[in-house]
Amino acid sequence: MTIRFTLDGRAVEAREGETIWEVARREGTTIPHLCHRPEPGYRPDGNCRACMVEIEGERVLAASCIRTPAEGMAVKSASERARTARKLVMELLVADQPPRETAHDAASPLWRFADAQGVTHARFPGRDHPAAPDLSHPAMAVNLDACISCTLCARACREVQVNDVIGMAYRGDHHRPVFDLDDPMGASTCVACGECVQACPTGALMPASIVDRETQVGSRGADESVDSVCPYCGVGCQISYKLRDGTIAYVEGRDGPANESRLCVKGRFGFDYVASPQRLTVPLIRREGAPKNLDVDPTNPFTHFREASWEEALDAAANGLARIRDARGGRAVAGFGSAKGSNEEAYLVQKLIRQAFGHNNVDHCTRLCHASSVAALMEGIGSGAVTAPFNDALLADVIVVIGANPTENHPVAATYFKQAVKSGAKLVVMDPRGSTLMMRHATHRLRFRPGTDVALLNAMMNVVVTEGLVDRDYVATHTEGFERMEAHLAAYTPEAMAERCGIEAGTIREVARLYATAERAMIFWGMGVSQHTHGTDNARCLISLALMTGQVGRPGTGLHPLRGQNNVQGASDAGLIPMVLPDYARVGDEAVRARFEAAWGFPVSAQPGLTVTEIIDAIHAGDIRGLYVMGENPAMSDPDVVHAREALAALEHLVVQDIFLTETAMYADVVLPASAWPEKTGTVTNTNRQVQMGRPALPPPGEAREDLAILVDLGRRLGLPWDYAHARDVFAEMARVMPSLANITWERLEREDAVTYPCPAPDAPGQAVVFGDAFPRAGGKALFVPAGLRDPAETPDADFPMVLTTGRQLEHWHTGAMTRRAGILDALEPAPTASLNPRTLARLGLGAGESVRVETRRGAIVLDARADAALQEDMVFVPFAYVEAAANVLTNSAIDPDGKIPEFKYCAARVVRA
Ligand SMILES: Nc1nc2c(c(=O)[nH]1)N[C@H]1C(S)=C(S)[C@@H](COP(=O)(O)OP(=O)(O)OC[C@H]3O[C@@H](n4cnc5c(=O)[nH]c(N)nc54)[C@H](O)[C@@H]3O)O[C@H]1N2
Ligand SMILES: Nc1nc2c(c(=O)[nH]1)N[C@H]1C(S)=C(S)[C@@H](COP(=O)(O)OP(=O)(O)OC[C@H]3O[C@@H](n4cnc5c(=O)[nH]c(N)nc54)[C@H](O)[C@@H]3O)O[C@H]1N2
Ligand SMILES: [Mo]
Repeated sequence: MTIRFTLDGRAVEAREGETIWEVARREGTTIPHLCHRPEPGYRPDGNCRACMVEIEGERVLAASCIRTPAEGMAVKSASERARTARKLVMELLVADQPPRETAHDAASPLWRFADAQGVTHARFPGRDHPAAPDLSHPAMAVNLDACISCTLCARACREVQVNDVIGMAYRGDHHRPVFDLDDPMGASTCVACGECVQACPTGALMPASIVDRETQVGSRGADESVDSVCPYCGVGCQISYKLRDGTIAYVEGRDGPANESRLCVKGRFGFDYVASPQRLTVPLIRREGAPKNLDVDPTNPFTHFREASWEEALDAAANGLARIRDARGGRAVAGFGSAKGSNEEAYLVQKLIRQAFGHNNVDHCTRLCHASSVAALMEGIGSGAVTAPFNDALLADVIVVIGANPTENHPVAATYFKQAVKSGAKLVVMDPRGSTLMMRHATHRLRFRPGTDVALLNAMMNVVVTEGLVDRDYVATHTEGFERMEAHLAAYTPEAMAERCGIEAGTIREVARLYATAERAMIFWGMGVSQHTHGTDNARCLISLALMTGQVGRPGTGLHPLRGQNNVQGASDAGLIPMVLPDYARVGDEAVRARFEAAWGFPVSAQPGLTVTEIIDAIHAGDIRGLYVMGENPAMSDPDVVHAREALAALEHLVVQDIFLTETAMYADVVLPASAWPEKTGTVTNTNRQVQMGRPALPPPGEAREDLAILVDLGRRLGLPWDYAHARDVFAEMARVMPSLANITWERLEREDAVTYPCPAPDAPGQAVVFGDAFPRAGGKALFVPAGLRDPAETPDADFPMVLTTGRQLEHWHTGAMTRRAGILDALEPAPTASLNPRTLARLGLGAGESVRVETRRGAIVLDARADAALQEDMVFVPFAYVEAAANVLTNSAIDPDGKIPEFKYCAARVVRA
C-alpha cells in the first residue's frame, strides 16, 4: 500500500511504514538528523528534535524520523517555522558542546548540520559539568562533554550489535550513557565492535586513533575514502578505509549485503598490521649455510637472509622449483595457496601448479577448516556452499548453532542471530564449551561431551523418526536413501545416547521436536563439527536432520557452514583443492578434464593431488622436495606442527610469498614480499556466496609487490605463456571456465560491489536461497548418508587424562601473523592462555594467572592458566595464535578419511604446574 502526500508542495509517495524522513531522503531533500541513523537495524527514536518538520493543520512540529505520513498530508520541511525551530534546537545543542575549535570531532554530523544552518556559536550558557575523558580503552576515546544523550550508542550496542554493554543512566541534565555499571569503558564487558563510535553524531565516542591523546581534539575528516571489504573473516563486511596522509586513519562499515554497516573489533580497529615495521619490504634469499629453524628475529632477518633484487629473487624462486621438476618430475613440487588473498590469486596459484608441474598437488587451509563439511555437502546435496545467507536467521523461528562460536569468530553474523532471538526466535547452542557468548543468548544450551556430535544428532533424528515428525512429502519428492537412514537410526534412541554425549534424553527430545516442528529452522556450524576424524560424519548428520524435516530451500531455512577465512569460499571455488578443478569439477572425470584442457591449452592430470597434511608427510618421505607457499603459515597452523616444521626444514627449496617473515618464511630459501589486502585489487567470495570487490587504498611498502604480479612473473619464469596484466583479465578467464560466475562480470562488481552466485541474469540479483526445487545431484534429489559412532583418534587415558581442544579468540587471527602485529588487538589479548575450569585448577593446586604446562604425546607448551567456569572439568582450551606457546605443538595430525581434515578439536592431554 502506498500513501500519497505532499512534501514541500511536491506530490510524493511513501511505502507502508516509511517515515517522512525516509521519503525526504529518497526524494533528495536533506532534513538534519542527529539521534537518527538510516542504517538497517536502527530504530528511530525521535528524541533530539533536529529533524522537525511542519505538518499543515497540526499545532506542533513533528519529528520526521519517527512520523509516518498519512494520505493527503501536507509536509513542509523548509517552512520558516520548521527551519527556525530546528535552528533553535541546534543552538541549544551547540551551547552544551566543547567549542568548535576544540571539538572532539570537528567533522561530526552535529557540526556539519550546525554549519549548514548557520549556527556557529550559541546564545545560551552551557552545562557546567564537563565530563573528564575516559581513555581506558585502547581503541576508543570517550568524551561525554560532547554527548547530547541521543541514545544512538545505546541502541547501537543493545539493538544492532546486541552486546548490551551501553545503557542510559541518571536523570535530567546528568542523563548519559554508561558502560555496564558505570565502569570505565576499558574495564567493561565491551567487545570493541565500535558500533557506538560509528553511530555517535557528536564525537563523544571516537576511534582513539583520530583524536589527539593530550587534547582530545580530533576529526573524522579524511583526505580520501576507499570502498573495499574486510580482510579477516568469511562474513565479508564491506568497509571504507578513511585515509589521511597516506595511511589508514580509521575504518567504517558500509551498507554491504552481509554486514549492513556493522563491523567487529578486527574489521574496525585491526588494520595497523599493514603499517607494521615488520612488513617485508625487500625480497630475501637465505644466506649460504644459515640453519633452517625458528631462531630468526622478524625485526632483523639479516642473520639468516640477505636482501636480493626482484630479478634475482624471482629467478632463484623459479629456478629452484624448476630444477627439482626437471630432475625428479613435477610431482616433487607442491603448492599451498591462500584463502586470505583474492579469487584471482587463488585461481593463478592452482593453475601455476597444474600447468607448470603437471599434477594436482595444490591445496590450502580449507583442508584444515571445512573440508569435511564440503565432502559431506557434495555427497549429500551436490554442492559445498551454503544454501542460504546467515542474515536469513532473522526469518527463522529456530536457529541451531553447533560447534561454532560466532560471537568471537563471525561477530557480525552473530549480531543477526542475537537480533533474531530478541524478536522471538529460539536459539539452540550445542557446544562443549559453555563459555561462548552465544550461549548466553541461547534459549536452549546443550553443553555436550566433545567428539560426540554423531551420537547427539543421531538421537535427535531418532526422535524425529519415532515421534512421526518426518516431513514425508519433502522426503518423497526431494530425497533418496531415507529407508536406509530410518533403519539405521533405530538404535540411536536418546536414552541410549544420553550418557555418551552427556545430555539428558528429555533435553534431546525437546530440542529435536523444536527443530522438526519449526515452520522455519536454520543450522549454522563451524570447526567444532568439522575438525574431527569423524568431521564428515558430523556434517552428514546435520544434513540428514535438515532433509528429513524439510528445513532446506525456503527463506528462513537452510544449512550454513560458517566459512572462516575472508576468501576460503572463493579460493575453494577457484580450484585450490587437489581433487577438483575450478567449480569442484573432479580431476578424475574425463569429460571435465577435456573441457579444461580445451580452455587452458595444457594437459590436466587425472590423478587427485595430495592434501596439506599429506604433502607434509610426502616431504618427510622424500617424495616432495620443493614447495611454494603463498599466504599461509603452516609452521603454525598445521597439526603436530613440530613434525610439519621438520618437513619445511627438510625441503630442498621453499618459496614463501607473504607480508611478514612468518614462522613458515623462516624456513624459506626465497621470501617474496607481497601486498596486504588493502594494497591490492581483487575479488573475494564470502560465506553467503557474495562475490565482492576489493580495492586498494595504499601502495605496498618498499619494494613489496602485488601478489598477482608476483604470481604472473613466477609463472612466466616457469615457462608459462601468461599475459595477465590485471586482476580483471584473470577474472574474465575464471568466468569463462566457472559456471558459478555466470552473469557476474568485473564491471558489474565494480558497479555493484557485491553479487551473489548463482545469478540468473546480468541485471538480476543473485539467488540467496538455493535448492528449493531440486539439488544439483543426478536426479535432482539429495542423499541421506547414515553415520555410525566413532571415537576420536586419541582418547584420554591414565597418562593423558584430559581433552585438549583448540580454537580462537575474538581479537586474534589464526597464527597471529597479522593480529599480533596489530597494536590494539594485541593490547587486548597480549599473551597465550590455557582455559581451565576453576575446579580443575583447584585440583591441580593452581590459581588463575599461574603458569601451566600442557602436554600431549607430541609435545608441551607453557602458558598462563585462565579460569573458565563454563569449560568441562576434564577439558583444556588453548588458542593457536601464539608462537611462544603454539597450540599445534600439541595437536594430533590424525585425519578424517573423507575430508582429510585433522582432529584439531580433540586429543588426550595432561596439565601440570609449570
Ligand atoms: N577472531 C577470529 N575469528 C575467526 C578466525 C580467527 O582466527 N579469529 N578464523 C576464521 C576461520 S578460518 C574459521 S574456520 C572460523 C572458525 O570459527 P568457529 O567454527 O567458531 O571456530 P572455533 O573457535 O575453532 O570452534 C568453534 C567451537 O567448536 C566447539 N567445539 C569443540 N569441540 C567440539 C565438538 O566436539 N563438537 C562440537 N559441536 N563443538 C565443539 C568449541 O568449543 C568452539 O566454541 O573463524 C573465522 N573467524
Ligand atoms: N590447533 C588448531 N589449528 C588450526 C585450527 C584450529 O582450530 N586449531 N584451525 C585451522 C583453520 S580452520 C584454518 S583456516 C587454518 C588457517 O591457517 P593459515 O591460513 O596458515 O593461517 P593464517 O594465520 O590466516 O595465515 C595466513 C597467512 O597469510 C599472510 N597474508 C595475509 N594477507 C596476505 C596477502 O594479502 N598476501 C600474502 N601473500 N599473504 C598474506 C599472513 O601474514 C599469514 O602468514 O588454521 C588451521 N589450524
Ligand atoms: Mo578456517
